[in-house]
Amino acid sequence: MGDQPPQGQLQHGSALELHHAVEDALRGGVLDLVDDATVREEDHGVGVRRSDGVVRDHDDRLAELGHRVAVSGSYNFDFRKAAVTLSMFYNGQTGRPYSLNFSGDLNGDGVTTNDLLYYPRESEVTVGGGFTYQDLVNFIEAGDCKGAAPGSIFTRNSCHMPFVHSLDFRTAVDVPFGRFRPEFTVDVLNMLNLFDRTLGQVRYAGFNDLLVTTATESGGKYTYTLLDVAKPGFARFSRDDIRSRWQAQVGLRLRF
Ligand SMILES: [Ca+2]
Repeated sequence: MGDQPPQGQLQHGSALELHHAVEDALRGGVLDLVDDATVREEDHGVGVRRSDGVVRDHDDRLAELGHRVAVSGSYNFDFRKAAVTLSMFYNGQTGRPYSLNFSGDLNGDGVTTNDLLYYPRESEVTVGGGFTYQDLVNFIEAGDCKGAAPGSIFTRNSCHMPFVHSLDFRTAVDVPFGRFRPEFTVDVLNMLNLFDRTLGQVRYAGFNDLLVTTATESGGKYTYTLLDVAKPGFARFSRDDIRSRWQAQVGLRLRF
């Protein structure tokens, strides 16, 4: 077995969770602070070892969890007769993996969207349509793709979408009112986006890949014709419209 992971075990990546609870109870001028923090780190990763002992670190990257940080916290205090709870949840995680593919059926298997992109050397390719080899390089190098190098075919799912941050916030106020005990709540989801429209954005590559270019070959030289996604000034990813906005809801709960 050596240093190889056991079959089915994931290899790389990490997850970090931080739970932080603070209770602040003001009782007769005495501050009682309870602080509890735990940190947990786990290994996750890419690649699954098959029964024949081969670690498939290419085809299984869709299962890669990457890195994830989760932080949750709550803060309780009394304000006159009301009990107030403020709580938040932060989740940050590596974006999903995706592939760079040709548009067209270069390997002749009858499917036009499954052929992994060849990253050509400058001498091997002409980039058509008024674009340049450097435009292609700029697009590729901005893609967070592992092992991308001229003269090689991309590995499936070796690129990552952007890291995703999300922050949710909740306020709950519990007020005794006769025989009732109404609880008012305000939830704000994706609060980062409330303060800065550029934050809290969730972007994705449709069907987990991007079709970069068509390619034709003549006399040992390729001609690449870039699709819109690879052209300068065009968006690389689609945006998840709902998850990329902040949302709020107010609530009232009556207990009796
Ligand atoms: Ca194909």
